[in-house]
Amino acid sequence: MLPSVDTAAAAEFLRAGDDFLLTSHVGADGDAVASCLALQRLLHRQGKQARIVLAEVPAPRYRFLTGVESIAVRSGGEVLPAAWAVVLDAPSLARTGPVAAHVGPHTQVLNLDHHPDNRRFGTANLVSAEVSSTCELVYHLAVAMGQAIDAETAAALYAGILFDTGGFRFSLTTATTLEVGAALVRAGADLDRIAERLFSSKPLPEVLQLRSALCTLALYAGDRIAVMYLDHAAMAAGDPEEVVNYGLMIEGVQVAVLVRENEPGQHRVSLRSRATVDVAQVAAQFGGGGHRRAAGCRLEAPRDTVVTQLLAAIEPRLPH
Ligand SMILES: [Mn+2]
Repeated sequence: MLPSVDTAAAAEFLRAGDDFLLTSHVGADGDAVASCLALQRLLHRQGKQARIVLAEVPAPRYRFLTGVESIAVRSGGEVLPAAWAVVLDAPSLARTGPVAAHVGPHTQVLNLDHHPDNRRFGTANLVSAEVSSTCELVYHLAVAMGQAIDAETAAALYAGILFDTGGFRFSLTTATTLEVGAALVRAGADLDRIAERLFSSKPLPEVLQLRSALCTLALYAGDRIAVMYLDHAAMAAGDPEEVVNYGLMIEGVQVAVLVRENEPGQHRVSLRSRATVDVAQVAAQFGGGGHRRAAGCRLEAPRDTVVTQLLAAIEPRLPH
């Protein structure tokens, strides 16, 4: 079912340890949160200990996932490095932000990820850029280990896959992804409830934030690049992961950009593209990364400079 990925090293890693720290990238998204929760449940069912530590409290839209309230947030200060750590959905240890302090020189690390720019930083690595999501990887790993998947684990895995594939729509959705989805529904994942919570239900402040972003919509390069902006005040409503997709809905737009002012003068950029432009390369120019059609980076500069620099990086990559 998964010919290009060898799960043996990861399975051996999980068999060898008995007390794991699980973590993921800063600004944990649906796949990040759900893959941590699913792996935690799988390890608990093996009689092992597993705690999840993230850089921030997961966003409200993920609070429907069972166990999310048990996730700890790294509060700073000195920590004793973990003996065993699993880093999920993160291409490098640095992407875990302050949680990286839990990983010391003697920590055994399993790197479980599907980002193409993954640095293979683990003691053991289960990495494939051809898999839809880290949740799909966790599913394959559980099957390879002969582990049964209970309804709550199925729900978490299904949620992460649904999130990363935009509802089984994006190009990384393979026939295997759909088969995994079917298996998870059979195992008890409640498909309409999960889709509703992830995609069709938003608190009012998030919808108003979308309105703010749409009011800033500007088009460049012959209406092929769409740029939206959220200032620091608008960010009080939370981190708007999918606002950038509205830019890409516009016919003819090849690259959509959302610039967010996280802190005054500090910007986080989300990039989305049609298949024509590799935005991971654009993000890499600014020290960021991601996937061909979805990537991100951070820039410390005023708004106008950020937009000018991004346009200069994107325009030469547009199809002629
Ligand atoms: Mn992911």
